[in-house]
Amino acid sequence: MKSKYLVGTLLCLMLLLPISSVAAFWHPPDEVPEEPCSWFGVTIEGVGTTATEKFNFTEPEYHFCSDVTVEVWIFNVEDLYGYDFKLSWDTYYFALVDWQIEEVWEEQFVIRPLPTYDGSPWYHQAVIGVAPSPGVSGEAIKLATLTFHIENDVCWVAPNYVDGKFNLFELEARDSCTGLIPLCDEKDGYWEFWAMQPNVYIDPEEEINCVVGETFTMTVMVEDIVKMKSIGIDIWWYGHTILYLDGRELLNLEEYVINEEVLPKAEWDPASYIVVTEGTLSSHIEVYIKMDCDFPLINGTFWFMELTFKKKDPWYCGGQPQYEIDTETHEITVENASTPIQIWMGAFDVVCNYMQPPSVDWIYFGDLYGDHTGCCGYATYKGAMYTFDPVPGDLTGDGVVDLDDLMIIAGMYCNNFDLTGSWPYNDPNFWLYYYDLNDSGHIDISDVIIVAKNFGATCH
Ligand SMILES: [Ca+2]
Ligand SMILES: [Ca+2]
Ligand SMILES: [Ca+2]
Repeated sequence: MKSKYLVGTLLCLMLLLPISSVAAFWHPPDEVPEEPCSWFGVTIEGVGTTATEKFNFTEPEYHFCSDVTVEVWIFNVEDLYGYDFKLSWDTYYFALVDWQIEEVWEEQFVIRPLPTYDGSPWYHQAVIGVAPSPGVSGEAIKLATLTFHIENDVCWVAPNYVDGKFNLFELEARDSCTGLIPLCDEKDGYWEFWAMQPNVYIDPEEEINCVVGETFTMTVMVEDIVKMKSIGIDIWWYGHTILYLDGRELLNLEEYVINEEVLPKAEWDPASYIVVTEGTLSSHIEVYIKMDCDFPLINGTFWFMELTFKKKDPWYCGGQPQYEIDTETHEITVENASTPIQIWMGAFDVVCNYMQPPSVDWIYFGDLYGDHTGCCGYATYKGAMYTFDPVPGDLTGDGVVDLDDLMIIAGMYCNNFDLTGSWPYNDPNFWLYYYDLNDSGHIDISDVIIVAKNFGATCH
């Protein structure tokens, strides 16, 4: 019973398949919807559409200035000897740049378009056969191939798509006896134009190192932005508890560079070019860049800002992180310290003329705004992470365990310190606490062994 039922279901599904493929795009000349008489139709990029199955222009494949091919066809026609059609479109998004009148008859005469076609907001084509060419019959006859440039992109703000159609109107077809060929349908070319969601990220995602004092550079990237007029971003780094306890930090911002090729200073109001505020601990950079004029707006993918950080010692005064010794495996591990380099908040403004009324709109991103998955007007983003991962036994922070480190710990051999009481400790040796690597309360041969056992070790 069960298997019979299954076979029946499969048969039903197989029967449904051709039906659903008719509902989807159709591809002349091989695939043409059946109609009881003659009809005109439009294809976009080679496919026919319906009001429910629209052609999707999607960024970045279709973008400012890319080409779109639109064809006009007549279907299921007998003894065609002349035709006339007009086609209109959304001139905000598409500009007609070229057209080709197809040869339907060996001898034909073009009435429209005139050679002095002036780029009016619709295209008008009227062509007749000329003797000795006979009337033409066929299932699918191409009449014109039109090339459009995409004139405008769609911004990623709600709504994040626009739609429209290449609209056929004032259609006429005549046979060789001048009789009107009845038309039972016209299929316009329906389209939707989808915006791409911009993305902001810091590259590389991760920096791990074990040397204090060196610098490294991270790049703030902007990906897939359309019609950008300004950008603001606020980046923070923190995250190690020691930072909060003692005002110590892992990173200091040494330098920032703005991409002036993409954001040319000369075309910006110098006064509003860059505003940078740095916290006293250098744990924060805020940059806001704004164009005073409306154009040029910025499209595409580019690096926005380079940040050069200096790695600092997160442990006070050359102090040492916590060590752990596994008594079974005899492995010595050392605490590391890390901080996110966090995109706290940011926004682009983009100029979206299709908005009613035309307006500048904000696209937000950053941790401050929480989860906006799938929401419009919100860019995806990703920050980075920095980890200081010291080499066990490296007391100088230079990434190598060598004689210097051994001399330091050996020099403290047999020193004791008193951590009782409260800050400031009376014992002038209290700072030795940081070199009590195994937390035993005094510096003895065990601590020296920790360094000696790692002698020669370097950054992984
Ligand atoms: Ca129409
Ligand atoms: Ca060292
Ligand atoms: Ca010790």
